[in-house]
Amino acid sequence: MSMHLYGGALSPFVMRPLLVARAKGHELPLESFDGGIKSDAYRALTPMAKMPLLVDGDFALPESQVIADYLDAVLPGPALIPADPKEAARVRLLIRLADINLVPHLGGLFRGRDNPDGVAPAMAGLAEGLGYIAHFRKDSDVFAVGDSFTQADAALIPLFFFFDAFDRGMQTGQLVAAQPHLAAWWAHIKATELGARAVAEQAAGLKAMMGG
Ligand SMILES: N[C@@H](CCC(=O)N[C@@H](CS)C(=O)NCC(=O)O)C(=O)O
Repeated sequence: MSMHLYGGALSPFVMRPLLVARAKGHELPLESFDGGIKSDAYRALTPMAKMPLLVDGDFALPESQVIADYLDAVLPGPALIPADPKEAARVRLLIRLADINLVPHLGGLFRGRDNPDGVAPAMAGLAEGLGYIAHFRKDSDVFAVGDSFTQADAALIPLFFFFDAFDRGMQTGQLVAAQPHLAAWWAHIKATELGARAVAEQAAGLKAMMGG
């Protein structure tokens, strides 16, 4: 396969398309870019100089969700957006709500040690965002949407990892527990093979980042 996915496993944006590839039955090894993501060569492919970056032959594609959609379209395997238009819309909505309402606040947790005053607003923002996501799930949803793995699971799993990872220091587990149906999804999905593997890889990435 001439496809290369650049990035580190801790990044929820990297793990998202990786999960999409795996859910479709493909192993896409994560690669580090020679010279790093701030090198001129990397910037020539993506001037934003962020991970992930997919390179498929001479086609370079940044942005996790765009890569996820591309992989879903080009790789054989189960479609990870439902055929039903309303269910498809719910998948896309959960992803969008997570990107708009969870992602920016996770930064506040990351910066918590340097900026403790930012933790409470981040927690409040995350609680609100989780409430939005919970609102659009149905009682019958076993996966994020419906009864099989979709792109919404691929987007949410690596974000929810951080609620567990930061729990000891910041009690972020209570944010998830406050939404029982989402908490049930999280317990279920992280016990699946795909979920457990992603969590383990992110945990290893976090440990490495913290210097072991
Ligand atoms: N919107 C982008 C976000 C990508 C992003 O922020 N990646 C982070 C890793 S979590 C990154 O590359 N950070 C390195 C930097 O900004 O220097 C996506 O969804 O792919």
